[in-house]
Amino acid sequence: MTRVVLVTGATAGFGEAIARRFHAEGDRVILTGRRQERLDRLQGELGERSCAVRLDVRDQAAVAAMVQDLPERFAEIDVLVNNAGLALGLEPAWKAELQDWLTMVQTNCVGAMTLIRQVLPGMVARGRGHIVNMSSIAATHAYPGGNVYGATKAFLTQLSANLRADLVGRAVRVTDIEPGLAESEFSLVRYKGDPERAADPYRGVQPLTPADIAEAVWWAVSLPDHVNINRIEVMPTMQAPGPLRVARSERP
Ligand code: NDP
Ligand code: 8X3
Repeated sequence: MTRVVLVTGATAGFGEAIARRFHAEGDRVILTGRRQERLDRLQGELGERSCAVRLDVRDQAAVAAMVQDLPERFAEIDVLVNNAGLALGLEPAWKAELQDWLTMVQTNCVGAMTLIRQVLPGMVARGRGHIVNMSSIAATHAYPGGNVYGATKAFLTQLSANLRADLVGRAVRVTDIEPGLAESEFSLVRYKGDPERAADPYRGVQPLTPADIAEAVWWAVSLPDHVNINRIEVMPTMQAPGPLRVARSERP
């Protein structure tokens, strides 16, 4: 059975790979993001089974209008991939920009919430659907500078679990994906366009790729309807949780 799959943040990285993965399997994909030229290019490449809508997930009215105005062939959304998101900065909390924190909360939390609130009623009414939330290992593994970014991802992880509690017994599934280090434009965004600093996290490491994450999403969604994958935590083999840090004094 082919599905309608709405992917937020389909203009780069994971979202683009996820859209391509589902499209390659014959599904219809709704591509969203803020960069129009990227949307046009991807939609031009994928063709008929795709539709592109320029969307900033922070704009609640625009999210509602998009869901309302989808062309008929795309109107019944089977899979919502809440992927759009970002980290801004890696400063300790006392030096971080408040505006960066607000942007992360508005995008990663409010954006995903808004999409869910608009799309979920249709899924419940139709008795089918799957929500995939793109969290992060930062939801559970604290690291210096992760402060509000990690907190936004913990919000998504807990929201996913609580949605499952509301949806128990209904044929609407919810999956939380928690990737580790993966190469995309993520780092360039976090370091505000500084290519040197953006390359740093990937130096000497084989990171995950957007295709790896797309495969995990595809797998969770393609399982039979009675199977709900609650959470997937995925890291490259070159990454693992570290020991707890201890700050020692100079005492002999
Ligand atoms: P990219 O920067 O490559 O892609 C981010 C996508 O989000 C882009 O398509 C961007 O599109 C979109 N986006 C950002 N802000 C908005 C907004 N306000 N409205 C709509 N779309 C928006 O990063 P990744 O692909 O790596 O990240 C995807 C998700 O995965 C994020 O939620 C990130 O937190 C998470 N993640 C990433 C990891 C990594 O190591 N890369 C690891 C764990 C989780 P546009 O700019 O066109 O709007
Ligand atoms: C992105 C992965 O480790 O930079 O969510 O927070 S990490």
